Amino acid sequence: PLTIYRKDYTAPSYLVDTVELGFDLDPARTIVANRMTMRRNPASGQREIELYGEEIDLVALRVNGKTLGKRDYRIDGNLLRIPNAPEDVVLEIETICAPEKNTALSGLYVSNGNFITQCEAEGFRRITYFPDRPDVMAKYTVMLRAEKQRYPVLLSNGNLVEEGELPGGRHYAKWEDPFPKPSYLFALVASNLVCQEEKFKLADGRTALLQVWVEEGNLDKTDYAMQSLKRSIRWDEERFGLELDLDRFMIVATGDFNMGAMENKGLNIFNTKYVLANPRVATDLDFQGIEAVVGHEYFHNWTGNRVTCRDWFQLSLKEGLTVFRDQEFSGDMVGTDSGRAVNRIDQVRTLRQVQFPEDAGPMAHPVRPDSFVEINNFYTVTVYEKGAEVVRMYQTLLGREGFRKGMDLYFERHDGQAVECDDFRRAMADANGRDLAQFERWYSQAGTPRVRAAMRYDAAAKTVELTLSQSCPPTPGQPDKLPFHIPVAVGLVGRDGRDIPLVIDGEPRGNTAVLELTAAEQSWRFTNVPELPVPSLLRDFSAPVVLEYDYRDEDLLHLFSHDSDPVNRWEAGQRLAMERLLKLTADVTAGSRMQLDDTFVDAMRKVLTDDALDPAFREQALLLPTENMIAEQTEVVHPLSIHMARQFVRATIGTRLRKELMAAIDANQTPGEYSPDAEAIGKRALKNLALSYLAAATDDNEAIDLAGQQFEQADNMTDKAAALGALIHARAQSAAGALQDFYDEFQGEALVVDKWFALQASAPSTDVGAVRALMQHPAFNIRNPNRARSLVATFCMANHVQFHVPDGSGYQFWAEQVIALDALNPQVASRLARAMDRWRRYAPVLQAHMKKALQQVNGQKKLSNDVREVISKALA
Ligand code: BAL
Ligand code: ZN
Repeated sequence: PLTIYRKDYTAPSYLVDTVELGFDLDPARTIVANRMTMRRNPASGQREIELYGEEIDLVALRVNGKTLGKRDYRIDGNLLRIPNAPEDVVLEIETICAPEKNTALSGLYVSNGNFITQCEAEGFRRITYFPDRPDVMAKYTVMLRAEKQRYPVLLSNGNLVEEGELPGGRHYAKWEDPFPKPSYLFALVASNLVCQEEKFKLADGRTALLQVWVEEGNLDKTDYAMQSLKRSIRWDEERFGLELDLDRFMIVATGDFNMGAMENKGLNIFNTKYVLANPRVATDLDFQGIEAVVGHEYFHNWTGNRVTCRDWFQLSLKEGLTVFRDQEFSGDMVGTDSGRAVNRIDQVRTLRQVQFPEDAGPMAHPVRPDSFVEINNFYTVTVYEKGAEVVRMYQTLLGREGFRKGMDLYFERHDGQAVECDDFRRAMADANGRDLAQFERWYSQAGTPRVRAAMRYDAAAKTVELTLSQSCPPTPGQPDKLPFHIPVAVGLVGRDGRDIPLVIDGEPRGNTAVLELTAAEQSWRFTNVPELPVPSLLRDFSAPVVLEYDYRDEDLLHLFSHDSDPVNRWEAGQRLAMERLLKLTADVTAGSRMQLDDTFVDAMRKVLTDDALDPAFREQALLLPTENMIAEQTEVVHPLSIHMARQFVRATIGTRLRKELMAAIDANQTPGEYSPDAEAIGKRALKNLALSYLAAATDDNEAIDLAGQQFEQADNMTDKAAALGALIHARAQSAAGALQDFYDEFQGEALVVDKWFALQASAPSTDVGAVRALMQHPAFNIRNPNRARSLVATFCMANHVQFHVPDGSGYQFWAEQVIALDALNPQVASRLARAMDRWRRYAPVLQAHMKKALQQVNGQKKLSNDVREVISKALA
């Protein structure tokens, strides 16, 4: 497969001013008529029109009214070229596609009888021939024609300008989008969906029509998405002065979707997972996900749609920025400092759990990649979440106001344009009179930087000298790295637990100072430090780095009890836990006896029983680093040892803190009507963590009874699923019956059936044979991405014990599924393929089996570019 390089970018040869699309929709044979007005791009100098097309049949091609013959154009693979085209062109193209055969769910496809589209990144070329690249922006008019009874609802981007009847039981609707847009933001929906709608007053006094479209049986699950949409609109007005620019904003939910959702102009299309919720079927996490994703897609309207990307290497320009915006939105919706910190901790967890491993593995790439084979492989945690961290660092360096100034200048300069990450950085720098040249390395260098800290206290002079040094491990294609511009927020915690006011070079800097580390090594001198402090480093996780400091246990215990920065308070607990987990893991591997010290258990007890702390924070503090995170910290990964060590700690907490955990369960009940507010969510989280620890203690029948009761009596999915999980993980006798009851009750709710599969797939009691058996269940369907992910991907990525069984049967299963899925849906297959990213770090026996499985997939003659790229990089 061909590698595409960022350095090879050239401007498009022709620009498109207007596009008129006509669709005669038919699942087996849809006819697409495309009429474009185009003109030569003065910035290019080329006279050849270049159009992309994939999996479509060309019927007719006309230039300025004249039909082109076979010799007037060339088709090489996916590229159609018309040489020597006139300066101004009306290009008419007729093509045919078969939406019902489209299992890749890219382009135009059928989902449960409805027509749906997904065009990002390169799906539009599966609908018609087009210069399908984000720097070609045009105004679209769309005419949809379809059978009226089956598809009463016809939607596209922008405004509905006309609708009416056609002969033969068909009807039409004409839509016009007033804003020029790249083709990846095109969308249509033809369906029998129904909607919840509302008129909403915008800040400037205009009124917009908001709609959430779902299948008829799901109208009882649209409220939260609608509320989230209204909150998003308000928030963007208030925080960034950005208004909705359309009279109508639609969200459509579909059960067959590769991604979470898509920000098509005025017509966002969502995976049902991020729309449908009521307390009976959705968990707290689902409600939070809906708020975040509805916000995310809405915020794209400015960061992504009004200002878009010049090319796909710039993806983080819109994604990193929009993730940052949705994170800030969620934080502001919680409203309290403590709630914000809990959100921040979740973000740090995601980075460590998924992004740091990516940054250290074969698919490591800079936030702005330099090359790719398949762009769909680069919708990654690096581009999204690390990208959001990069945006957050501007705010940390420039302050909230400075960041807002940068945003304002960015829109002033670039509204309506397709631009680069560098343009965003320049706007931030220019608006604040700052030199951010070195900051560019966050975009160009892959890998997670290490920051090492050393502190020297001079008791006589009452000074602290803090030295920070940085390095970054090599990544594929980047053996050597230059120093990054790293904001390191620090505080000094005194013996009484209070912050010592900071004075650097005679200047008071408050209780937290943001140090700017730009060299390989730098020192700062703090004066007026009356006693030896404990340094609190990288407060609020001020940069996506690994922070190394030789903390003693007592320092960590001190921070865990007192740090005024809640993220670092949590972090101290994580360090205490990680040290022990690593030691215990080594003990299991060596066959030594496991033991957990009182100091650690006492620290856990203290935080659990500290009523001054929010339950949500206490839950975070008690949650152990995941098996993945532990694996990342070990030289040679023994998944079973890691699992046993972590289970041992969980069971020990369950036994030794039994009384306190029981009390926490009592104290954190949420009687009355279910509400997904932060306080109630925190209480349920703490209660359910307590329940799972108690259930992990092997001989605690009372805990199993408690879980059983909660399962029976829960009036919300959060508590019900948590109780079921506790029963399954404890291998309780009642687990099988509970699973059956759960299925019987919720079999009509697709998203709950996904949970039912995922709960089993992730349980260490579910072996590969059981997963194969579940694949035979009538409710399993490998063509549905949510279902395939809930069973197959969950098993391969979250069930470390069974996936990594020493006989290699888990890897064999993985290879089979990657191959089978690839024939249907390369994007879903390619995500699954990445389960093997870190194979070189595993124990030799496992490694050998993994390599064999990778080679088996690689040996397939027919593989998508998506999977081929992932596998060949893993083997390289
Ligand atoms: N643009 C693809 C889906 C999302 O990031 O919103
Ligand atoms: Zn996005």
